[in-house]
Amino acid sequence: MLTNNKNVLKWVDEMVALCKPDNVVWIDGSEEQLQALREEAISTGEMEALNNEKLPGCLLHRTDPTDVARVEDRTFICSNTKENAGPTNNWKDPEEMWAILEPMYNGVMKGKTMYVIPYSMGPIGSKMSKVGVEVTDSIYVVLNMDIMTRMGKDAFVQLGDTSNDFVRGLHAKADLDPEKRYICHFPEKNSICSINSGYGGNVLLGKKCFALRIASYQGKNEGWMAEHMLILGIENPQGEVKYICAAFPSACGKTNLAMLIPPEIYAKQGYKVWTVGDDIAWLRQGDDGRLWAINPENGFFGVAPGTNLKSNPNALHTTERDTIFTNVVHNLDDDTVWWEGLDKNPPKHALDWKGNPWDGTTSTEKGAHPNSRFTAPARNCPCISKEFNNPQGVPISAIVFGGRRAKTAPLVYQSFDWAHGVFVGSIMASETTAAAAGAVGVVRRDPMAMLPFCGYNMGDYFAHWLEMGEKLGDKAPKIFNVNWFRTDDEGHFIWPGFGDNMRVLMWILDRCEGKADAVETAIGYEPKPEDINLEGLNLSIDTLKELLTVDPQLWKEDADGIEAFYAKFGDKLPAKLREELNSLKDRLSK
Ligand code: OXD
Ligand code: MN
Repeated sequence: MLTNNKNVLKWVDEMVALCKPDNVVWIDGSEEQLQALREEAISTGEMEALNNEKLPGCLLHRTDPTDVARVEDRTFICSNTKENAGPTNNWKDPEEMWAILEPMYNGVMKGKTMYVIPYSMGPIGSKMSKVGVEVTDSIYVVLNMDIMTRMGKDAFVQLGDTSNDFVRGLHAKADLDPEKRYICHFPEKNSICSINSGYGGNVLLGKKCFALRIASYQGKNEGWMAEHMLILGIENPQGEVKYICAAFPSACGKTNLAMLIPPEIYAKQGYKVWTVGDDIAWLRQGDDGRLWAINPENGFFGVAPGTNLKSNPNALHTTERDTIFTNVVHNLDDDTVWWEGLDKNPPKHALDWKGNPWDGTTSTEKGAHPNSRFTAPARNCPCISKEFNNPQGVPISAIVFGGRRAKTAPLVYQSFDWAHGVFVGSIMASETTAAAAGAVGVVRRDPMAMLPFCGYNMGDYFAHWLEMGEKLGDKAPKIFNVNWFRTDDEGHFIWPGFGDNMRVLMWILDRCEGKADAVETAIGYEPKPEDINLEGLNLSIDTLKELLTVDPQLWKEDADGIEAFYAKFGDKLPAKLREELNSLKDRLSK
């Protein structure tokens, strides 16, 4: 036992009595214990060791082919009332849900070992951090949690001997039956239950389940925010660093933006970009009145396909050691890994993500699953911020929202003020692409990129954002919206994206410091075209003007879509947001 905390001991006893494992192992986080677990997982075939020279300390794992992604339709917010979960979550009464779950957990670990994982989300010693305890029957989970969180006995020091403020996470792989897969959150009970899955997003309970769904609910009650945001710092040639948080729906390049490489014109002047986080930010008002952020995670759970030396060299270097690869191609010639979009040399003698023989030079099937992943330690990242472990976090100058819009949203605009910024975040949307099943170009609203991750009524969540703005007053970060995905009439992206996105971030920071001008439009403040630095870029000022155009007709149609979306929230929608929508309509018709 690693703690005297009676609340922890009592809960673990209950979980043991329910799941009936043969053994219970408390994870202290020591290298000896971890190494023994790696060896055990390798000996049972659960994980495979990779080439120790080319990929030292790296492991490969394959999940069940029916278990490769988060399952939103099997994810539930079991609040005491349906209203507390709100119209955007699946809800089930907590008792009814437990009546379904309890028999499934009863004896589920017979013949197995239960691992008890203490972990901290956020740096040990930070007032912004929170502790969780996950019990699981999976070594894969233990080894991933080691990378993604601060795992081990220090987390119990962070919790203390008497506190009851820890998130209880119960995970069992069971038979991986998709029909019986459940990812359930009990916000009022500070607890999470996951069963019949072994895929990261469903089983690394510190990540989406705790750090977003449960934490968003805690944040509302305790006056802070848990957001689906990357955090990056831009250092100027004088050595001053300004921090930006940015929210994008899944698969809009958050990890790439978080680790961006400055274009030559900035690099040669001495600008640098530092990564604090690529997925989740916890934000609190600091003693100075400003908004401060920590990244509660300790690693990156990134999508492998498409990661390459051009799109994201920093991410690729991060995965060169001590990384767990899930559902990628296993190159049998040299015991390394491969995925679509890594390079143009797929291996000939390989196993695909299902473990079947695969010849990348002839096969028409994909070798890696499109949602295959790397779990890599933040310390490996060449551009990791030196503030990464700072218990105070970093002060945020700007909040950026973004989506994938072919025509509607301009490259960048700034909200008129905080409340208007909350409106801008609440109407975030992406258009479906040909990559996903279903119709192309359908607008999917994803407020603040939190649609699948808000652990309570999203109407109350909007109200919480508005309240945070009142508390922050004139110290509040400025709010912006970006769209890297405008297309021309042939459907090609107009803006180059990747590192060149820094040109837009520079205007954003200049606005925060009152150094750049803007043009007032119906939707917000836009840059003067000459204020976006195009040096070294093969893009004309006329094209930039096109990227900044706002088509009132498209926006009027969008306003109708927003109206319909807002209707879902009934009287939970803050009046202020309805006013913002009406003001937008007025401005558009002028
Ligand atoms: C993720 C997601 O895996 O947002 O980060 O889906
Ligand atoms: Mn995410």
